[in-house]
Amino acid sequence: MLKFYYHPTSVNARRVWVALLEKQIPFEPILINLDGDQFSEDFTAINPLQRIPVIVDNKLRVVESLAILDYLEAKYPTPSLMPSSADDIAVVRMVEMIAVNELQASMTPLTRLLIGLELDAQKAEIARQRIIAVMQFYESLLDGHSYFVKDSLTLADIVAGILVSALPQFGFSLSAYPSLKAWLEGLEERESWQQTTLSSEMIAAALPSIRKILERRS
Ligand SMILES: N[C@@H](CCC(=O)N[C@@H](CS)C(=O)NCC(=O)O)C(=O)O
Repeated sequence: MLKFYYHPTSVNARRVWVALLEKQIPFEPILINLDGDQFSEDFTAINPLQRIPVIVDNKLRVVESLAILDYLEAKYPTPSLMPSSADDIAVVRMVEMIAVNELQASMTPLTRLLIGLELDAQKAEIARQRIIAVMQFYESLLDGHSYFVKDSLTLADIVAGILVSALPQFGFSLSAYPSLKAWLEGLEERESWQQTTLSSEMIAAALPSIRKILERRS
């Protein structure tokens, strides 16, 4: 059975987790506590980069969440989370890459402020402006639709939705973005979303290890 190395607080792992559930792929979840399990000899042998998520499927090991999503789509095509027309593929990949390269990249420094670490005021302001630019762009792409592409769930919704759902915790309100707000509410109704949503107690319990990771990276 496919092995899924994850932790419920990891947004990178959650996108894979939601895809596994949406595709109803049987999997064995293997919890990697991010307060040190990632550096163990056993896990380093599986991922020398010491990060989650990782999947191992029929002896194939895949690291990097977006690569894993592409593998799952190719290997388990039904139900499909990737459209087939050139235009739609472009939208899905664009939304995914903006989520990771712009949104997540700007949320990471702001996480420092949430957990009481220092962040240069100018860097914080640049990050906030980038996040607002992404929210505006997503709002225009959604334009009142339930999903980014043709009213059916794709990897774009999963990758962007997991990050956008965390924005209120960073002080961003969705009230000025009616399409984004309605889209997120629709995602939150899905079983895969509800099964992978963190309770505030779990977030609080994870704060010390998140703090250690951010301190190490700065
Ligand atoms: N680009 C990678 C990022 C993976 C990543 O940074 N994972 C974090 C958890 S969200 C991790 O394992 N951190 C452990 C550490 O930095 O020690 C992906 O998308 O899979």
